[in-house]
Amino acid sequence: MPANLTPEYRDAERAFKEAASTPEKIDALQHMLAVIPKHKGTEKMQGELRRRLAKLKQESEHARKAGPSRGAPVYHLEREGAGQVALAGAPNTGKSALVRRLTHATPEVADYPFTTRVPIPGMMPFEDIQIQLVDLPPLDPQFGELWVPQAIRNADAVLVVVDLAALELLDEIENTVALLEKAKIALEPRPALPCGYVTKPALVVANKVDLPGARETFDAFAELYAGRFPAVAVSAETGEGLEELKRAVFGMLGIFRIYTKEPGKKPDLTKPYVLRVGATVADLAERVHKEILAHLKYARVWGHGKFEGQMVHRDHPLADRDIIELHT
Ligand SMILES: Nc1nc2c(ncn2[C@@H]2O[C@H](COP(=O)(O)OP(=O)(O)OP(=O)(O)O)[C@@H](O)[C@H]2O)c(=O)[nH]1
Ligand SMILES: [Mg+2]
Repeated sequence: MPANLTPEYRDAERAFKEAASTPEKIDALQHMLAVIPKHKGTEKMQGELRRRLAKLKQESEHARKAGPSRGAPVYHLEREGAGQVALAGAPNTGKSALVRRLTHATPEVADYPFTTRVPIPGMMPFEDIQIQLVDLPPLDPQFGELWVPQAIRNADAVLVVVDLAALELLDEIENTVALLEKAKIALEPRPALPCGYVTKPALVVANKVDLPGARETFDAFAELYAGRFPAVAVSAETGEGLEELKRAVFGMLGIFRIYTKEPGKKPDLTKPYVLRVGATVADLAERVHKEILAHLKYARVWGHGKFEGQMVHRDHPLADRDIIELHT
């Protein structure tokens, strides 16, 4: 149903966009609510305006209580598992739905924007390891929470979540990239940037592929962004593409798993050591115990492309799923 917004409403909206302070924004929103035509076609918009108003009032109340010296909230996210991956993206793209589906966390999912207000971590099992996903409030040029880029900065990798059914899909992704770059976060692969930038491995997660026409949109999108960002098409609703997503997340963290064994015994395949790609036998020995590193003579390796029990030195590079016997 068309909203049939009046010029009076448009003026109020403009005043809101130009408002520089929270009290001005609250005044402008109240005016927008007062003059918005009240009919079925604007019900959703009215709901959204009320939500924004409530949020601004709450923020101004917090700021009043905290006094002038206190700034935006700072959330400390305890790192857990083999890596921390932040979900970034425009409102309503399905970040929370993905975290709900992939972990045991239960962030709220709703069909209106700005549902998520605080970071919600959850552990995603991938084969025999756990990777921490962090659901975050949306990135938005106007209403984004100021602390969100910092939370993304602290993560090991970023999932840029986009909604394949969104009319302005390309604007959404470019807005997200621009907001991150404003916070000096560059997404890989990216040519060298001036100093002060951090670079994060990134993957575009094109969500809602279950919706009509979404697959075609994804194909066109993937072609357009080839070489700029890797992308996977998924559905938090049906589970499509999630196995591929998990594997890609593992890949982007640049980590691998090593199992250890004692001479004459079977390897312990239940709990791998997680190391960074490029790690050597010496790095593993140090992880197991500093004493072992100090007395390390050689190791034996069982794994891909090696003959069983091959003897190797401390600088031998390891690979995912190698089994290692350390000899001191
Ligand atoms: N059809 C379909 N709908 C989805 C999918 N994922 C999420 N949704 C719907 O999209 C809406 C938004 O989902 P959320 O997970 O709350 O989105 P969000 O990105 O966390 O939103 P904010 O917290 O506001 O940034 C909800 O109505 C979900 O049910 C999907 O894969 N397919
Ligand atoms: Mg959310």
